[in-house]
Amino acid sequence: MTLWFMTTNEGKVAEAREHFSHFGIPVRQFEFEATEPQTDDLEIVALSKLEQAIPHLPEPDDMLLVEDAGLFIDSLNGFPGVYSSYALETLGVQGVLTLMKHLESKDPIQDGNLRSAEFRAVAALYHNGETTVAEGVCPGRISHSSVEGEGFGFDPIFIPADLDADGEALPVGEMGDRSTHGTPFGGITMEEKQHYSHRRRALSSLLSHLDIRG
Ligand code: ITT
Repeated sequence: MTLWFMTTNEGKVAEAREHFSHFGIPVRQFEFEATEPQTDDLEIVALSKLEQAIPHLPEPDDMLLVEDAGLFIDSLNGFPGVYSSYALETLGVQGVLTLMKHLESKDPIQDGNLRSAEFRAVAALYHNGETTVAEGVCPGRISHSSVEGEGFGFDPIFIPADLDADGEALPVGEMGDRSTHGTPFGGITMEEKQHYSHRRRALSSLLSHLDIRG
């Protein structure tokens, strides 16, 4: 059984492939040009793209996955949110840092609160006529400068919140059992990112709904 992941983003495919490999599910990229509806709701976007692609599945009993994510920055009223791809193409990560330049404090907790943000992902999976939807969130903050290295998209400027012993995210400023110590996603490995990732959380939740352990 193949899981087709409909996305243009190879970074997303690599992360999904790594996650599903633990459950013996092979992931293949599904290239399909879907029209995105104009809405500020990630779930509506994901479900619309899924519906458009279902008739084009290679085998009727294959699984089809769509996963839509966005970066929501609190001080920018949730911008770029559903416009994340567009913001990345036009402003880039440096443009986002420039927009937030004035949001700075010498107090680390206050600084973290001023620059708080979260990644959200909605994953929708179609299999045998049924669609399952799940969500994943990764709270954190925007760094003051970008790092080069791993990852894609906004990874160079997003620092995830620390996690407690159960893997739950802690409020900004609280030390956790797991921490990147202020390093953005772009400065850690993909395997380490998975512990925090909105995408991994959405996919785990999807698998648990489907009765396959995530
Ligand atoms: P598809 O819609 O074709 O899947 P996309 O790159 O547009 O590809 P999304 O809509 O899910 O994917 O993502 C919106 C933007 O947010 C896009 O620019 C991504 O690079 C970025 N993004 C999503 N998840 C990310 C992550 O885990 N780390 C960094 N940036 C991410």
